[in-house]
Amino acid sequence: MGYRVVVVGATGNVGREMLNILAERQFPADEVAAVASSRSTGNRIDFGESGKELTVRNIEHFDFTGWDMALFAAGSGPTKTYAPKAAEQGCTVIDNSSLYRMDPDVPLIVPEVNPEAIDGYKAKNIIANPNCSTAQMVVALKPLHDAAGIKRVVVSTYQSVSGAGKEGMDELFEQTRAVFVGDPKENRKFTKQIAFNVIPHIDVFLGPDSGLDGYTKEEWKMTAETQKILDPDIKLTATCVRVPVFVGHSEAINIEFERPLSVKQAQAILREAPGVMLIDKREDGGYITPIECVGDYATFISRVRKDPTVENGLALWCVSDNLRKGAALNAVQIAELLGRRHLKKA
Ligand code: 11C
Repeated sequence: MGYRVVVVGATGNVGREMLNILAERQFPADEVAAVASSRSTGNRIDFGESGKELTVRNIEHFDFTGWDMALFAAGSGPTKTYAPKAAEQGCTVIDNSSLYRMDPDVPLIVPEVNPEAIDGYKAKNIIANPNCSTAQMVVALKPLHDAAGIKRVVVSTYQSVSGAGKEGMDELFEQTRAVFVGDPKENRKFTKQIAFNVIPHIDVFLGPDSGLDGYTKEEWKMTAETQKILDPDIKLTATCVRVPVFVGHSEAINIEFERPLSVKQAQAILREAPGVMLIDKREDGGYITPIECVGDYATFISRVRKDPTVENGLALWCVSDNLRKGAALNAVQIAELLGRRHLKKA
């Protein structure tokens, strides 16, 4: 007997990828329900490659009783209303929003990094999925932390517009076209023109009372989530930047270790690390760019090199599909882990 699985927010960027990945990985589901807001109710949505379609059901009337897991990709608003309802009705929630990530009663899971933390999920029957820029980074940091103990990380991100949803992708497309046809378009989703530009601002600015005045919430998430998933003692400072790329987040990461770790040792560790693909040739094109990671599961690491400005330092380049490892894939991996460790149905 397999699982009964709900995807909430099934019509959005991440929800569609969740359905694709459930099908691709042949998740042992007896039944899959696609659920979304009333605007999409009754629409047909693809599931798998054999031409199969699901009819989108209305979240307002959906009864989660008898369903094993619900993968939420609905944003914090609808999640606040419907995730507790699903959890109370006995359906384990795997939530992609930021709502529950820092709740001490909710495990925040990247299966390659802290699978054992999932055992705490019963307190609320909710498991949280991290922010996309955190997920790919901790996959790379974990094996290096195990080897040499990470003290401090400095990361600059180059985040694609799909992190801001379909509206972000539409804005990049329309503004790019507008530049060529001489018909300027206003900024709607982003605060400045995104076409042929970069914007050093993702999510809201934190206020003076936050202790992180001048930082954005995206930057805070990278610190707080890394500490919860990997190690509360790691110091991390981030600068998060939106770039005119449709899919794939990139990160330039500088790491300071407790103990020496050579470039060769780090490369050997990363070559074997779960979820990591090392592409690191010191020649033209011997590294991965975001366009090459689209549709892939891996976190790609390139440009591993010594950071000579600190005692035990390395620098590297990290790229992954933000809709996959950064969101939908990680959620499906959590569902697989939950099945293996706890539900044991399939
Ligand atoms: C972005 N990382 O690229 C964000 C999207 O906390 O789940 C995901 C926000 C989150 O805009």
